[in-house]
Amino acid sequence: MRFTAHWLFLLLSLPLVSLAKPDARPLYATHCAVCHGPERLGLTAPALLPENLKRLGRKRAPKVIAEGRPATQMQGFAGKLDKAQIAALVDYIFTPPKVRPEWSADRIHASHVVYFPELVHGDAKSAKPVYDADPLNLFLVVEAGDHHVSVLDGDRLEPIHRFKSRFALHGGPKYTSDGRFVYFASRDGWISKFDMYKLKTVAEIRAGINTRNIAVSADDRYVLVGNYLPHTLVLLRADDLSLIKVIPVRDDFGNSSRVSAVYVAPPRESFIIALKDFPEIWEMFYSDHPPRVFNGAVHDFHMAEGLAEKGPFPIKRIGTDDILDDFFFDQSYTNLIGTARNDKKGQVFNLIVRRKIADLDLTGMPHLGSGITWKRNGHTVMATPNIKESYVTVIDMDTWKTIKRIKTLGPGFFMRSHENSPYAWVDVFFGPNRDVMHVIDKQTLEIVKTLRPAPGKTAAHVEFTRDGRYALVSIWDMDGAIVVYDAKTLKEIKRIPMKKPVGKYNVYNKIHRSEGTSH
Ligand code: DHE
Repeated sequence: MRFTAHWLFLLLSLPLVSLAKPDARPLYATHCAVCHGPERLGLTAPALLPENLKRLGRKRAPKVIAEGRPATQMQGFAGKLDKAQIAALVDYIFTPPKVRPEWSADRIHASHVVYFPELVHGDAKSAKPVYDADPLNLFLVVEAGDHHVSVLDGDRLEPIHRFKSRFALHGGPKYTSDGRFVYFASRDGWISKFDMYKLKTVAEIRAGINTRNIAVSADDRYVLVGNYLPHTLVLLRADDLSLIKVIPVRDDFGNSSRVSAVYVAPPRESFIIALKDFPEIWEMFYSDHPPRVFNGAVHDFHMAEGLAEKGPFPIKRIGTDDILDDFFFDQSYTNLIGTARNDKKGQVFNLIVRRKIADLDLTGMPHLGSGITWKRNGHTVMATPNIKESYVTVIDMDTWKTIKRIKTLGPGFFMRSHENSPYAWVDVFFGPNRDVMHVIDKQTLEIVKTLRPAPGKTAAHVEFTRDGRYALVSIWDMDGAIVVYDAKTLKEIKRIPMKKPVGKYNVYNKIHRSEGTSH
């Protein structure tokens, strides 16, 4: 009888034991904390917080934990952890911490490293690059496949250098006005300064836990960082990347907002800041010499009214009707074109009168940083693909009317051209035709050619050489390439193997703010 009760007890308790959910916290401490940090804020490996994991997604996470990530330090844990333990860890890292993590000024300071103090201020003006190539016709190619950056000679169309970047760079690298230095931001908040002459990383600092992008002031003195986590702007000195100040992003009611993106507006000597969570646009002035005049209007930033921050970097808060969280500017930086994500339509906001001056027929969801402008029939037009619908919208910037919707073979991410090219190139980033690239005649607004550089592999993001002679297309694959096309004949010239090259950035086109590319 006793024997039976004993076995009955064991039988009943067995399934309970095997069904009990493993405790993730000690598992995390044993296996993950050493690289990802005890608070999940990242250390030598990325932060493991829901905001930072959105792109990986919950579904793919167990596979990465079990099998690791190729070309990174992330090993597979299938031999050490069973399925239930991996599932518990996935739950844990996709759960927000009870207290929203902070990234204080002290932590930012502590992360700051200057690798080459002698390069911080740029050395002598006579300094020469350590390579024999036109430094203004170099491209930086961000290779997401193994988190590297290649430096490509735009004349010989050959790589001259390759270096390891921080994990998951995002947004365009930003050059100083002479093209000597460039700044990168990683999604994990690392900001790096790289010397384009000496080919060395000069300094780094971690400005946030989840960062959107950076902007560099037109006088090359400041770098502004926009963060999702924490809800802050971080202003750095551009020479050594040291911290100037952390600015919490709050409205009058104490609500805080994520920063959607930061931009520089050179003629206004200001940074424009897009917010994600309340309907305001912020403008931060960085010049030492107020007041300034532009487009005939005296700017009133010296007035205390409406300033979120006073002192040397005053911020003007501008209320808007809708949350506008993604911006594009006209070439004069007078008008800001924003998308209101809720309404799924665009608006033109004039920065001088500080109000909306037009609605735009921009449905879908344009990735506005990807829009470009050009002249057509005496008017300036802007064009943008969008990431939800299969067309490119072309808008007359005098009347703000849509003049054409060009049907494409799928939704697209990036559109690019060059002053010397009659064509605009747009990718089809999503769907079954993600391997094609459309070439559009800028005057007739017709697709004149559809290229399929690598059947079955995503073709994306075009950038032109300094003279506009060649167009470089990314094949977005681990076994990928940059495919170089003659921009006139549209014939392929060569392929340069690369590991998932995402974007490429020509020094000359960027520092001259070419109308055919992003700034
Ligand atoms: Fe980007 C630029 C926002 C997803 C690759 N992306 C930008 C910019 C913004 C932005 C605001 C302009 C900032 C700048 O360059 O300083 N991107 C967003 C999003 O909100 C979105 C849709 C969702 C997200 O995850 O953040 C998004 N972006 C992507 C991608 O999935 C892409 C294709 C791959 C990746 O690496 O994340 C991607 N975004 C890029 C690239 C640029 C960019 C390559 C710079 C383009 C350029 O030529 O300047």
